[in-house]
Amino acid sequence: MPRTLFIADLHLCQEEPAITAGFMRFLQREATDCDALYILGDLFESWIGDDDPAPLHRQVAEALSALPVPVFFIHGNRDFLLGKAYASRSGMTLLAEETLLECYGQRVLIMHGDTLCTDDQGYQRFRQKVHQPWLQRVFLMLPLFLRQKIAARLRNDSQQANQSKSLQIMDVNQQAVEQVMERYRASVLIHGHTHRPEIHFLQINHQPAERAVLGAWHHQGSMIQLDASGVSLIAFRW
Ligand code: LP5
Ligand code: MN
Repeated sequence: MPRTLFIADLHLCQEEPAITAGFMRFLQREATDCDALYILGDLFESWIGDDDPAPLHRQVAEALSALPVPVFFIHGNRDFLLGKAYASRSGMTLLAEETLLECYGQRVLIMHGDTLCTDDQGYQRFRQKVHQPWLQRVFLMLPLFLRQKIAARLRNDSQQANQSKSLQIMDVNQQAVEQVMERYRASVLIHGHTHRPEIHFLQINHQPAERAVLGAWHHQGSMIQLDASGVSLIAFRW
């Protein structure tokens, strides 16, 4: 049966080669056999510019561009600076942060998921700041070592801040979910970011709907398969 695959939150980095190896196996075994692959953000642990010469970035670009199926990418909160140059080297098409697909007869809304966490006001303020185009342009002009330092500092601040936040604050806000699904008249929402893999059943515009949440790849792989029979959330050993 024709199928489309979705993944997010792999957090690939030099320090975790086993996850990268698992991703390479996923590309060969699963992603070669689908209509399209959608990567919904946080493919990388952090991204400080397409000019970063890290060998990991080359390896991933080569593997993605060798895939015989179309690959689409939505930015996450760690790799929002991934740009057109890298996307083109990887053969990926960059999509808007909220994208509606009409797939196998369903209206499917896809996004990273961080914008749904509206109770996390500290994060939303941070997001607004770092999404300002002028600030991004200035940041990208800095020498690489300085960008690395700033990113490490931001990661550190973020980890500190997260320790004092409740799990509920860092989850999606139900009203934000319902509003965005109603606006797009979507029957399925697929996202990542919260690292809480689950399929939630809800009612949107008095119709049954689903919110499918991808898992992170820290200890195992996670993907969502969409086909004519609906969505399935699949965990697998990488
Ligand atoms: O990432 P994670 O899982 O730890 O937590 C996220 C939210 N944190 C973030 C920050 C990222 O981790 C940092 C990534 C940096 C990589 C690229 C650097 C490029 C810099 C570009 C500059 C233009 O996304 C976290 C959420 C959590 O998810 C759950 O949803 O809670 O949010 C925070 O921790 C934000 C804090 O509340 C505030 C952080 C303090 C930083 C203040 C500096 C602001 C000014 C920045 C100007 C450069
Ligand atoms: Mn994220």
